[in-house]
Amino acid sequence: MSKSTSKHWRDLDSQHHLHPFTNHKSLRASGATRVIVRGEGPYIWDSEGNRILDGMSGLWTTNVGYGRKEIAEAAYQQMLELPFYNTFFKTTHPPVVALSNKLAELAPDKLNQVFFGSSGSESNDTAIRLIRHYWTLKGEPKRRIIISRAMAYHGSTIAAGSMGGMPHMHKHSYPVYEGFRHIIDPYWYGESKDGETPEAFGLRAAKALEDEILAVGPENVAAFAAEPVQGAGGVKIAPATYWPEIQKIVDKYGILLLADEVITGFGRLGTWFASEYYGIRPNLITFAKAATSGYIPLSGLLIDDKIVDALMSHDDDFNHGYTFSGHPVACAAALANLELMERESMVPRVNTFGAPSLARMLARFKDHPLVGEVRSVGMLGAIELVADKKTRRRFADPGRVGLICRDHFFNEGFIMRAVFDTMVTAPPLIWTADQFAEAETAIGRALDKTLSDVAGEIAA
Ligand code: PXG
Repeated sequence: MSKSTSKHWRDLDSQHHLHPFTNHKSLRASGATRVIVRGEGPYIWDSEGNRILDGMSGLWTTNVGYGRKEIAEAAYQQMLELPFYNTFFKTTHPPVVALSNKLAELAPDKLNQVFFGSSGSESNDTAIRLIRHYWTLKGEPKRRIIISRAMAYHGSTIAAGSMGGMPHMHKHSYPVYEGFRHIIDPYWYGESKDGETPEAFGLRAAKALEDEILAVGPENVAAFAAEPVQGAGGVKIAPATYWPEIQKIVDKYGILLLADEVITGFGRLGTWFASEYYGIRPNLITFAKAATSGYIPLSGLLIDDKIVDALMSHDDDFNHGYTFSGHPVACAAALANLELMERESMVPRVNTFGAPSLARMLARFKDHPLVGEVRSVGMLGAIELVADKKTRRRFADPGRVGLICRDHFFNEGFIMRAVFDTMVTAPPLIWTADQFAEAETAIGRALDKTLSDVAGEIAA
C-alpha cells in the first residue's frame, strides 16, 4: 500500500471514528499515526509496508499470534452452520456446550460453570452483580462492598470502572458507583519504604486488605477483586509473600475472591490461569482477550460450586445476560484457539522457554542508566524508566519519557506500551529465539535514543 493510501485511511478515520481512551482534539489535529493492515505470526504490517514485531500481543490478547487458519476456519464453518442464536429462554447450541465443558476442564478445581459475555468489562459487571446476588441469597444482603486496588483496571463500563481504582477512570462517571474501596497496589518498586524487602512489603500490602475489611466492617464486605498481576496498571508483580497472605485474609473473613484474569488467563504465566501459578483459590475468575486470542470477542466468568449451589437452591431468577452471551461463532473460535494452544504445547512452553527468555532479555538492560528496575513473570515484563537509578526518582511530568521511549520502540519496528514511565511488554506465547533477539536489539537502541533525548535530566 502506498503513502497516499495511508493518507486516505487516516483522513477518513479522522472524520468518522472516535478512538478509545483518546484526546480527541489532538488526534483530530494529527490524525492516526499508523494504519495496521495485516498480521502473521508475531508480526503486524502497517499500510506503508513496515513489518513490526508486536511485543504487546495486540493488547495483551493474541496469545497464539496472528493469521492462524485453524481459528478462521472454525469461525467460517460455524458462520455457515449457525451464525447466531441466543442462549436465553432455555435454549442452547453445540459450540457453547462444548466450550463450557472445555473451560470447566481447564479451570482450577471447583470452578465448573461459566457465564459468557463479549468483553472483560461485561464479565466483571456479571461478577459484581453475581457476588451481591450471592450474599443476598445467603441471607447477608448487607455484604455489598467489593475491595479492589488503587491502580486496578477492571474495564470501562461504569460498574467495572468503579471497581477499578484508576482515578482517571472515575472522572467521567461521578458519582462512581458506591460500594467499592481501593487499597494499595502490591508494587514494591514504586511503593516500598527505604530498606523494606519485597517480602516485608508484600505482607504489608496484603495486610491493607485486612485493615480495610475492619475499617468498613467485615459484615459489609462481599469480596476482594484483583488481577493476579496488574497489567494495564504497569505489570505490577506482587512479591511472593502477597498472595498467600491475601488468601489467608479472604478465608479468615469468609469473603469471596474474584481473580480478574482478563490478561493473565490462557497461558500467560505458564499455567492456564494465573490463580494456579500463585496457588490461590478464587471463587470467580473473569476472562476475555486470549480466550479467542482476540480473533473475535468473547469473555466469561468462571464460577465455583459454592456460588452455583446458592443459585440452584433458590427458586429465583438471576436477571442478567447479554444478547451475545455464548455467541456460537465466538465459542467455535475459542475452542479452535484452545485446541491450538494444547496441540502446540504453548502453555508449558512458557515455562521451559518463553518466561526464562523474557527474563534473560530484560536483565540485559538492568544496568542501563535510564532503567530503575526490570521485572517479569511468565510472558509479562516491565522496564521502569527513572531519572535517578539510586534513589528511584522519577522524571518530571510522569508519562512524558515513556511516550518518547514508546515512539523510539515503534521507529525500531517494535511495540511496547508505556504506562506512565513504565515500559511494559506481553509478547505472544509463540516467540522464538529470533523474536527475543530482535526485541533485544530494538529495546537497546530505543533506550539509548531515549537516553540521549533526556540526558540533561538524568542524575550523574
Ligand atoms: N480486566 C482487565 C484486567 C483488563 O486488562 C478489562 C478487564 C476489560 O476488558 P475489555 O474487554 O472490556 O476491554 C481489561 C482490559 C491497556 C488496555 O492500555 C488494557 C485493557 C483494555 C484496554 C487498554 O493496557 N484491558
